[in-house]
Formats: sequence, structure tokens, C-alpha cells
Amino acid sequence: MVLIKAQPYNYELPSDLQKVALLIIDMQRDFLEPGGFGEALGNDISHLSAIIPTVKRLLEVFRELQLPVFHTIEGHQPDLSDCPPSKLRRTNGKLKIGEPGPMGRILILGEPGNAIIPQLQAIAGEIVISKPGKGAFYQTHLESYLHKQGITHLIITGVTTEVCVQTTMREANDRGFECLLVEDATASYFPEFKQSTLEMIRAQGAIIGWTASAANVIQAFYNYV
Ligand code: C5J
Repeated sequence: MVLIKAQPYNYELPSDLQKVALLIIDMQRDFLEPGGFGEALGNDISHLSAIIPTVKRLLEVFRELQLPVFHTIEGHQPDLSDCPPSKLRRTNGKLKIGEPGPMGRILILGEPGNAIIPQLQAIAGEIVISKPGKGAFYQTHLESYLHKQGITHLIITGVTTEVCVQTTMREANDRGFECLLVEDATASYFPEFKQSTLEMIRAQGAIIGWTASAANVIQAFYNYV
């Protein structure tokens, strides 16, 4: 049995590592890059960009071990047909979804700012899921891809911790996946929200799942092979 040293207790890897996928949530230019939508809204993007090397390291390990990798992008069709009016209305008054932003139309698929940052671009064989919601299971084929590949365990990374990452982890947990959120490979514009999310996820005996450092995750994978 191989365990990842985690909170609130050790996370057990399945005997077949191909059942474990890395899920990278919304590492998009508009959220992370200087001059993007996130920064235009007045957010401190340094909290988000700080995790890029750690996510990249995990991605390299999964690639080296030839394990499944999934990326997500939050974005909408150019005609906004997949964007509920409630989401469209929700704004702090500065920029709305679909309007021209610093790197193209905000949250529109195919726009420069909607792309995954260059450091984490998907390669052949990795699946990129475009999602219209915060959760990666809502109106996407993620669940069927995971089932088709026999994946039971998800190692989750990305941004933002309390929004798309947490929503996705809750959706995955309800669907029976064993989820671990990598503490130093997820970030929020609000560090206190990240901390609270980590705590609420692992509370009550891992009610939503586990958390662990990237170093502990990587060490366990290398112990395995
Ligand atoms: C994500 C957001 N990815 N904060 N989106 O968390 O709107």
C-alpha cells in the first residue's frame, strides 16, 4: 500500500496508478498574467502566479510517469448561449463576461486571455475540458472521460481555490472520486479564503477530501514506481 502523507490522515493510492489523474483547474492567462482580467479587476495576481512552478513540477511528474492529465478552462461560446443570464449580470461594475478586456473578450473561448498560460499548455494525449460553470462536471464530458479511463482518484490543482477548485472538488466527491487538493499548487486572490477552503475540505474526517503538499505527493509517486 502506498500512502501520501496528507491531512487529515494519509491518502491511499490505488494499486494501479493509471487510476489516478492530475486535474489542473483554470490556469488561464486572464486569471494569472499581468495585464489580464484578474489584475484589471484590482486583484493581486502574485498569489496565483506563485504556484506556477509547483503545478508545472506536478505536471512533469505525471508526464514522466505517463499518468492521465486533465486541464480545464472556464469559458463561454462567443454568442454566450451557454452563459446563464444570472452569471452575465453578476459583476462588480467594471467588466462583464463577453466584453472586450485587456486580452480579448472576457471568458470567451478562443480569446487570447482565455488560453492556458504558456508554461502549462496541454500536450498531445492530455484532455482539455471547457466549462461554462465553476464546477468542471457541470455541462461537460469530464465524468464520462474519467469513467471511460477507469480513473478513481483525482489529484487537484489550480485556481481559484475557493471558487472553481472547491466547486469541482465537491462535485467530484459527490460522484465517488477520492480527491486530494495539493496545498501549494492551488491559490486564491485572497489567501484567507484559500486557507479556509483547505480547512473545510479536510474537516470532519476528510468530508470532501484530503490536502497535502506537492512534495509529499511527488515523493509518494516516486516511491511507487
Ligand atoms: C475560477 C473564478 N476559476 N474565480 N473562476 O475560480 O471566477
